Amino acid sequence: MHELHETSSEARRAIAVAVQTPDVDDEALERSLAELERLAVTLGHRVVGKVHQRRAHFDPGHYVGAGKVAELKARIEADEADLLLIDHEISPSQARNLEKETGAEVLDRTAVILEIFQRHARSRAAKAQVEIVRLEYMAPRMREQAKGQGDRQRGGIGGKGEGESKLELDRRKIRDRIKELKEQLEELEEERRTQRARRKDLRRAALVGYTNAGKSTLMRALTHSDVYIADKLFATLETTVRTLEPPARPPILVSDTVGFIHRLPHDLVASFKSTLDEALEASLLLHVVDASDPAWRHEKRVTEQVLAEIGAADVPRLVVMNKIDRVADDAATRQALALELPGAVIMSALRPSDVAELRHVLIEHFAKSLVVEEVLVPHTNAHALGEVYQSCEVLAEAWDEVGGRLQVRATPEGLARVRRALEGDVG
Ligand SMILES: Nc1nc2c(ncn2[C@@H]2O[C@H](COP(=O)(O)OP(=O)(O)OP(=O)(O)O)[C@@H](O)[C@H]2O)c(=O)[nH]1
Ligand SMILES: [Mg+2]
Repeated sequence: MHELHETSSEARRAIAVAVQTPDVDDEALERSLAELERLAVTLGHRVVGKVHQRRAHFDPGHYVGAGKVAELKARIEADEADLLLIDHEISPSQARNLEKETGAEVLDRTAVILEIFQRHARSRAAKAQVEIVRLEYMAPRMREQAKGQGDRQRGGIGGKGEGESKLELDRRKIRDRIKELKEQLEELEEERRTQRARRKDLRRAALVGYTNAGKSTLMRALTHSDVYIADKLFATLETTVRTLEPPARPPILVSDTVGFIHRLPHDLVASFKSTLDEALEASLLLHVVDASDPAWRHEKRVTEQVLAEIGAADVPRLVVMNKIDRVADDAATRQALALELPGAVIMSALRPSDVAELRHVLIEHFAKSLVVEEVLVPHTNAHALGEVYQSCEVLAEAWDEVGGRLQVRATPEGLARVRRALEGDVG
C-alpha cells in the first residue's frame, strides 16, 4: 500500500491505543482502530502495533491505566516507535502525562484529523478554517507544555517562570491570529453568499457521505469536471459546484464537498458549516455509500448523524450504493440491497452506463417539480428569449412574423423569470 502514502519527510512508527468502554463492542473497537490506522497512513506514518484496554472509563490522569502505561513504554522500545496515536480526543494533561511517562509523542484522533485537514486544504477559506480550529486546539495544550517547562525552570524565586511569560505572549499571538483569520473568512464568506444567492433558484444536488465513498469520482463522472480524487481520507476539503453534463434543461447543479468520519471533531464540523451550507441549500442530497466497505452501515449512520447536526435532516435524500464493482455484483446481492434500501441507486462510479443511469434518476427526480406552460415571446424581446433558452426546455415551438408560441418545461422559478422578462417588454 506504499503508493497510497502521503509523501512526507517524516514517516514515523506509531502505536495505536484505544480504551474500550463497556458501550463499545469488539467489532466497533476493531473498526475504529483500523480507521485510526488509515488516518495515520494518510499522514505517511506506519502503525507497528495496536493496543487496547477494557475499562469502565478513561483514566483521568493517563487515559489508560498505570499497568497499561508501563506496557506501552515497553512496546515503544521493543517496536522502536516514537509516536502514540490515541483513538479518542484526550485532555491536554492526559497527553502530557502520557508523553512524560512513555517518552513518545502523543497525538489524539482529533490532532491526526486536524493534521490531515491542514495538509489537504487548498483554498484560502479552507486553510483559514483549519488554522482557526488548530489554534483553538493548540492553545490549552501549550499551557500544559509551559507548565511542564515552568516546573523545571522555576528556581527558588516565587516569580513567573520563563515558560509562563513566553506563554502569555504566545497566547496573545494566537488570539490575534484567530481574530485576523476570522475577519478574512468573513470577507470570503461574503463572496460565497453572493455566489450562492445567484444560484438560489437553480436545481441543486449535493454529494454527501463518508470520506472515501467516491463522491469526487461521481462528481467527475456527472459533471466532467476535474476535481481531485484519491484513495486517502479527506482528499476533498473544499466545495466544488458544476452543472450536470451533458446538460439538463433547465440546468442541474451538482456539488462535491468534504466527507464525514466517525468522531469528526465538533469544532471542525462547526468551522466547515459554511462549506456545508452548500449541501443544506441543495434540493436533493445524494448520499454516497461505499458498498464495498464492510462497515458501510455504520458509515451511513455516521453521515446521517452529521447531516442532522448541521440541520440537513429534512433535505430529500437519495442513497447511492457505490463501488458495487468491488463486491459480488449479482442479482442476489442487488436484491438484498434493494430490499434493505428501497429506492437506492446501486452502482459503480467507474461504469459509464451506471453513471448515465444516475444522471437519468437525477433528472427524473427534478422533473417532478417542473411545470409545462405555453409562452408567447415577441421577436423584439431578446432578453425573454434568452431567458427561455437558459431556464426552460422547449417542447414545441411555432413561429410567425410577430414571434413564437413556445411550449416550455421549467421550474416554477425559471418560468417566473421568463414572465418577468416578458412583462419588462410591455414598458
Ligand atoms: N472500484 C471502485 N473504486 C471507486 C469507485 N468510486 C470511487 N472509487 C475509488 O475510491 C477512492 C476514493 O474516491 P474519491 O472519489 O476520492 O472519494 P471521496 O468520497 O471524494 O473521498 P473524500 O474526498 O476523501 O471524502 C478513489 O481511489 C477512487 O478511485 C467505484 O465505484 N469503484
Ligand atoms: Mg472527495
